[in-house]
Amino acid sequence: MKTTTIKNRIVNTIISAAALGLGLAALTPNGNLVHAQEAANAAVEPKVIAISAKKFAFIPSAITLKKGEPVILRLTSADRVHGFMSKPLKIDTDIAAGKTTDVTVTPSSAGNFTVICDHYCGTGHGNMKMKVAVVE
Ligand SMILES: [Cu+2]
Repeated sequence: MKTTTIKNRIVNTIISAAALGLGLAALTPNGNLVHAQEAANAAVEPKVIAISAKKFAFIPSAITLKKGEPVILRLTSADRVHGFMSKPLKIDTDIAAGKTTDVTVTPSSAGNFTVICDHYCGTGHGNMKMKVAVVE
């Protein structure tokens, strides 16, 4: 009688532990999966920098990027079509008014670069520039 009770207790303990173990096993991979997915999203999703163009400036007039790190430049124009061009940064697009133009840039070298408006937009056009600092 006494032996049976002890055996039952042991069996109950084992069952409880197994149930708990299964519960943890089911929870942990799921939890890890969620965290891994979040980490992957954070790693893959590039940062977005909003840049607005108008006669005769880009706002902001200077940005800082990190070498090798992709960013999305989200370009808009407040008035008319402008250009947005930098040979070393491999950017060459137009910014049409009334729509958003996304350009993904991954700077391959550190340094100071200039983006110019290469779409003639008026008398101040020649000074329409944005500075891009690329840091290591
Ligand atoms: Cu211009």
